[in-house]
Amino acid sequence: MTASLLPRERRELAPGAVHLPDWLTLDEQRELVASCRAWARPPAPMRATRLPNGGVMSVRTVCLGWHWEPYRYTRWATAPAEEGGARERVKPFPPELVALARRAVADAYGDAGAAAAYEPDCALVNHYDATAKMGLHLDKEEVSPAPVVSLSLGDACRFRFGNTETRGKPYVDAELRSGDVVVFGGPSRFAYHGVPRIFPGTGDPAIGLSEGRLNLTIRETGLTDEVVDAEEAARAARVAGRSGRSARRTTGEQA
Ligand SMILES: O=C(O)CCC(=O)C(=O)O
Repeated sequence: MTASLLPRERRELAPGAVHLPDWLTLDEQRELVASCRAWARPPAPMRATRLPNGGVMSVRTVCLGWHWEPYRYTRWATAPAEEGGARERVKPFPPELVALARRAVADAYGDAGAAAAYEPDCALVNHYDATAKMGLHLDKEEVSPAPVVSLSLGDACRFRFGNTETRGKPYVDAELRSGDVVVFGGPSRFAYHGVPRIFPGTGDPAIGLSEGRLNLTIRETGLTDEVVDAEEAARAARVAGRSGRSARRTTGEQA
């Protein structure tokens, strides 16, 4: 197919959202796939995230640095009840991803200062099988407005990048292939985005991934353990207060 041999152009999907095709070398892709395989192992392994409405995401995710669960960050993943329900400490955020993400910010924006100031501390590593999707959503649990760096490996996908107001139009679609990076920051940092479709069988097995797509979204959360621990303590107190009130209601006791 001649079209795939032509160099693909850098594209601004929206102000501050830049797609750089073929950004990773084959060796870098191979190394990242091997790292993802190691990160996917227990403890706090790659799992499908359960949503508060009882649904389960079709994408499987392992987190680094901070563990994301709907809709907050913690340092702990909780195994599902059928796996014992244990709390498992999230794996550390690897320094090699700091360097890679800074390089992506520098290349996307041509701004060495912004790249040097970027302090990513979290990555979500997502695995998509042939039918997995991710609906349009915002990455909004981070308190830092610094950009998100998103790397693609394996099968190509349709990536939808929208606006900051609604899940609907206007949005643009881009095909992300193995080795591509998207950086979204500035006015697009809190824009809706998602993956409506995977194109199975389009990846290159030479990177060590025979099927599916891996995506790493690297973020600067701006969170500290003190703030998150205080929020967790407040949440626990609210839950304890609620269960105390409902116990009193059940026994007819006065508050
Ligand atoms: O897989 C992708 O390209 C996007 C992933 C994503 O939006 C996320 O992890 O929040």
